[in-house]
Amino acid sequence: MRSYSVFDFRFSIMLATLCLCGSVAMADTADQNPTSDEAVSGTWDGTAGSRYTVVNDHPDSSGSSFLTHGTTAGNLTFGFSAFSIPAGSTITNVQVIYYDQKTASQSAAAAGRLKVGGNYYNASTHNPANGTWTLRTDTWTTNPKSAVNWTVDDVNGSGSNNLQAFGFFSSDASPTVRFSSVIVRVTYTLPLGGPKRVYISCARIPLGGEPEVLWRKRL
Ligand SMILES: [Ca+2]
Repeated sequence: MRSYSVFDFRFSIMLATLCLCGSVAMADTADQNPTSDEAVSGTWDGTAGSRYTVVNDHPDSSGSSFLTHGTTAGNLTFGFSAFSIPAGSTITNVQVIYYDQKTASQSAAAAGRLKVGGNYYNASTHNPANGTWTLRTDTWTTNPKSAVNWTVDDVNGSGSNNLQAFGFFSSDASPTVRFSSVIVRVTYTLPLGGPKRVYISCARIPLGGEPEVLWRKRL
């Protein structure tokens, strides 16, 4: 008769943990880079119509290529490839994520910007750091046009409250403000009973303790 060791017992628990992880609905994200120039105002360097090519390399945390904006303040928005968030998902938020800095000590004011259903919406401005590339995240937890939660149709680009463009806004671009990269991100949760993300996990299970996930990868 075979005797079972503590290792056998712990290994079986690990397999059970793996199965549980594979069936849990978890928040997920989808990102898009800019793929075209959508609208512009104020002064910007770069080439009109292809400024998106300077900031489509997120995360450009060292400013290997950047746009300089000012001293006339304005905005710059970009088109992107449509999202395809699965039907029935719950949308947590839409974010504009970018790196910026200013070029002198005086205050400036910059923010992310969305185009939704034909209208433009700016996030609250911040005073960029002087000479230091800084990651910025501006979040819209509700659709600024409909004033209610984002829907899958909204973020996938259909209907009258559709997400159409994203980019930068400034109300004070003196001293000039630099932007090195930008993405638009949708955070969402897949519907219960719908498609599942499948994960493989490695967990450590202390005797008498709770499993601790050491490593996880989405398949
Ligand atoms: Ca860049």
